[in-house]
Amino acid sequence: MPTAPAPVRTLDADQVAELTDTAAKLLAFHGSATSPALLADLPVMCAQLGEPLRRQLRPVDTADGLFVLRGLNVDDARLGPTPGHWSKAGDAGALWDVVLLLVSALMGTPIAWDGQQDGRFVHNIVPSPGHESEQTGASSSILLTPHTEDAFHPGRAHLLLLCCMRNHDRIATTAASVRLTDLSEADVDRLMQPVAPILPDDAYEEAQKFGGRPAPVPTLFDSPEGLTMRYDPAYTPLGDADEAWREAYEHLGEELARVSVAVSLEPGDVLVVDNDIVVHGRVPFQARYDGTDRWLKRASVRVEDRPTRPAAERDEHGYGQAALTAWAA
Ligand SMILES: O=C(O)CCC(=O)C(=O)O
Ligand SMILES: [Fe+2]
Repeated sequence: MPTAPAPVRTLDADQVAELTDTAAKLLAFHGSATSPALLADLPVMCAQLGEPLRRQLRPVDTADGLFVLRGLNVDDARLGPTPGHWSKAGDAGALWDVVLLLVSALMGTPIAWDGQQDGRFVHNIVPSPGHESEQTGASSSILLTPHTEDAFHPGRAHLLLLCCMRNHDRIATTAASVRLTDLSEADVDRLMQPVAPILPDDAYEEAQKFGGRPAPVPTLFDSPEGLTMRYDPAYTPLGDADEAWREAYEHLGEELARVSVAVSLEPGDVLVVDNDIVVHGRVPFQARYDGTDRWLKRASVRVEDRPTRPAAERDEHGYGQAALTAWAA
């Protein structure tokens, strides 16, 4: 896998202090990172942040479709043990939940899912016993196949943020941009046709509620700025697709593997990926299960009015930007 470095945006000491002090104030005032009143305060607090910081925290704006925000300092000794399961996280690392919420709210509207991690806006991604070989964030021993986050859902995030708390074994997140792939016109045309559906992933408690099979969706979409993608092979049944379409889908997978970069996040790093351009995954690793495991915090952000998706999807889910949004999966 090529190791072209991901673009980095570095916060200076003043910007770090501004962001973390604001997060600490919010947390002290509201008492918990999951407080609805804290969520409601985010836009007001964001409006008070200085222009240099706001500029650093603008959404992704390059063809790589990602960047790493660097400069935040996570004190490993003060962090406490890595939770053994997302449901045991409680207020662990709560300051970083609020930092991530502020960053998210500067870029767009943070979203949450009723059926995922108890509706929390910031998820804890930790390896968990019994989930080693699932295609979810809680796995470890298998390759987490490159995917669009929440690919099955038309209301999925435009941006995905992964903030690293701990990663002693330097386990890499993978990321591949559709804009860097080289596909034949015929393959692109095929993949723009809605041929196969994408099923809800196993991270949704009530995935079975969907009942019946969702409608087929296009894998690629030609937006004004270039190709965008909705791709999750682990949850895409190819049974109904013809041979030529399956081959095109395979070519896309090969091309994504060719252009994929491996980003080994360090504590305090925030990986920001454009979920319409980049698929992400993770290399396999051996979980420790001793309180020192790899630990990421994850936030999902909507940036409305982007022409990066087929009109059908945008119309179907014309959510407003004013309010923080919690959706049923
Ligand atoms: O663990 C990682 O690096 C990424 C996991 C993932 O796909 C996610 O959190 O959405
Ligand atoms: Fe993911």
